[in-house]
Amino acid sequence: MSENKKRIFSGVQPSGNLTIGNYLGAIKNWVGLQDEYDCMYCIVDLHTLTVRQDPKELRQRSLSVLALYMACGLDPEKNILYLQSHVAAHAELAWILNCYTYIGELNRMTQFKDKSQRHADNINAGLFTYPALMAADILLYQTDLVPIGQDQKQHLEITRDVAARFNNLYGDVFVVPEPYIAKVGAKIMSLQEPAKKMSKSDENENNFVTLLDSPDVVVRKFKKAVTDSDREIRYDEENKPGISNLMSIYSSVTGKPFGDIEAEFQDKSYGDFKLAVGEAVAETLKPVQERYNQLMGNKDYLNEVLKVNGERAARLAYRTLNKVYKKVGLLPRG
Ligand code: ATP
Ligand code: LTN
Repeated sequence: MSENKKRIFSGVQPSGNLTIGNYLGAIKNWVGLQDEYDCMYCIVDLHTLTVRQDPKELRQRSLSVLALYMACGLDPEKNILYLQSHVAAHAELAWILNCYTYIGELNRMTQFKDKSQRHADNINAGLFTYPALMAADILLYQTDLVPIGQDQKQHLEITRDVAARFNNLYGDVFVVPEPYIAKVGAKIMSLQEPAKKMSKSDENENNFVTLLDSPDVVVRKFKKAVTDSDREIRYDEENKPGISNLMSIYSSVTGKPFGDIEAEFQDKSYGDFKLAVGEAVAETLKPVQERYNQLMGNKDYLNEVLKVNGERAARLAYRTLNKVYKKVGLLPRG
């Protein structure tokens, strides 16, 4: 890690198998940024506890997400790939930032509103203060840029507000981070309900495609995807959300602009198009799945990556945390 490169931080929750939404909206961009920036890519396991998890599955998924990060092309030597819970500074700074985040700000968060509806029997305090932990993740590492999907923009804004508020009180403690949101793929929608975001924790498996779905399953899910009543393959988010979503996915995996896709499928049916999208996605996932299977065959190696990278992250994190503790008036640990 050199001192003059800018810092990137981002993370995914190990709350289910990663979807092509997570990949196209976030991880694919991370891969492209790893040479130019000092990158930290975290598996944010503490965040997943805001929704009830099966402990055994969570343990398995945390390792699986690491393997997927690497299978998608993230190099653990070049980037710091680690688990949030392995660096206690995240929880420690989150507590402090909780005391600098207003209830009124948290009340506006759409993710909180969505998740409270989906989990009405468990609207816990952690779900509400989720953005303070996310702000801690980012601010601990003096992050310049945060590559995320569209749905996380609001959380990044609150992070910026809290950082600026803290800096105003105590001097320049935190870098105020900028979001990095891709032009195509930043909001992949559900295949069955294209008005809502594709989400790995959706109860209906036909709504999402995971990075580990077999080619047959991928093609089947795309064949079933909801479209609309006319027959034109044309980008129109408002009137043709299903087709537009499929076009975004196709464009993102093939690199073809929308105009070229419209021309390619001018005389073709929705069925032809859906098959082409399914096959293109399956093709993209093939090498990822091969690497994933190899990596999952060597858990000792994955655990070693977590250990080494967790230590690297902790060293950086405590530099910021010590500064924060001092600023707010906590005695140094000696
Ligand atoms: P959950 O279902 O548990 O809420 P999720 O699938 O929504 O999870 P997160 O772990 O919250 O995913 O998000 C990880 C990253 O992937 C974030 O940067 C987020 O913006 C991005 N992302 C998630 N879903 C999509 C999507 N449908 N399209 C584009 N980007 C997405
Ligand atoms: N809230 C994010 C996951 C997340 C994150 C972060 C993303 C937690 N901490 C820090 C970027 C930077 C989500 O995708 N739901």
